[in-house]
Amino acid sequence: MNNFFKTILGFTLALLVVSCSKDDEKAVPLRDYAEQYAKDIVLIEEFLQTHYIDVIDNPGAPNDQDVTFTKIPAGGTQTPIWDSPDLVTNYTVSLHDITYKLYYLKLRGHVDRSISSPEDIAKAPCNVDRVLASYVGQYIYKTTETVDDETVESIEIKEFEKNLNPQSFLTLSSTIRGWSEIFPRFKSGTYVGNPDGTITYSDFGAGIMFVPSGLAYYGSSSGSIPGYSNLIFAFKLYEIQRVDNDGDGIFSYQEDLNNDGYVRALEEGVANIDDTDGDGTPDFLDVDDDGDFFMTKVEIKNPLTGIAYPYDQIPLCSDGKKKHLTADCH
Ligand SMILES: [Ca+2]
Ligand SMILES: [Ca+2]
Ligand SMILES: [Ca+2]
Ligand SMILES: [Ca+2]
Repeated sequence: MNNFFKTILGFTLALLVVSCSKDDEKAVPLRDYAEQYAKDIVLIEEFLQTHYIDVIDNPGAPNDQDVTFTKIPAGGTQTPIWDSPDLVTNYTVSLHDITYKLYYLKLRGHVDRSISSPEDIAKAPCNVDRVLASYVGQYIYKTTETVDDETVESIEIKEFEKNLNPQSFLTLSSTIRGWSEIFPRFKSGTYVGNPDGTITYSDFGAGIMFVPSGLAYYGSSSGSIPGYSNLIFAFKLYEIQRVDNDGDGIFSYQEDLNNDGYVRALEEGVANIDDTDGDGTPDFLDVDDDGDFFMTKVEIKNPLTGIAYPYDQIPLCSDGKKKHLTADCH
């Protein structure tokens, strides 16, 4: 190649590099999930270790804000949330190739599917159901100030949203991951309408979740919440609505085969327990659960009436499984 063309080529490449780097400056890449989580979990755990909680159990007046967090003053003798084993618990969620620790507080109506009564489990949503819940949302942040030439860090919280009198249901599969993770661990309650048009809820589950940014909005700011915020939601679960995601006549919670409260879309490299025919589409999204080419919707119909059987009356095949879950009978 002669020098003239080399020069032209070099010039063009230089231009490309310049224009690329300009674009990069405009679109800030998301932070590395693992690095961000390492900071987030330290902040959340520090918050739990340095604050105590006041809970006013006030089921008759659900619209009152009844949870407050207070920083333990120097020399204070209040019990940190961290040291309240009856209240605080956590479990792990795998996402973004990391294992998130999700802390939450069990205030009332906690559902543990290995020990809770069938009645309580029946009142808990699965992770794609809809919930009517009151909540107070706060985010955790750190401030630094210089006192006597020393940098002093302090953990603060700021309320960003409050909905104490919810009027509409929220679909858990459309909320932040933290919500769809935590709500299946609480039960809804009962309600009565009052003559003045108000509704009184009782016996509902209530808790508080501490959501790392990766299970919340991550790098996006949402409303007044800054990007990469760790969120605290205090909530009361008043009511649930079941969802049938694939419209096959069977609610998604009934397509949760291992009854753990969660149905999941296929994730790479993870066996999906809730996929009867193993075709990669879990039952709650599969219109033919057993892969026998007969639609579930059709298999669960009573041939005499043309109407679907109630779920618990769907006929069983010789292997003891319901018709739509075994390919041997249709
Ligand atoms: Ca379904
Ligand atoms: Ca499941
Ligand atoms: Ca399937
Ligand atoms: Ca079928």
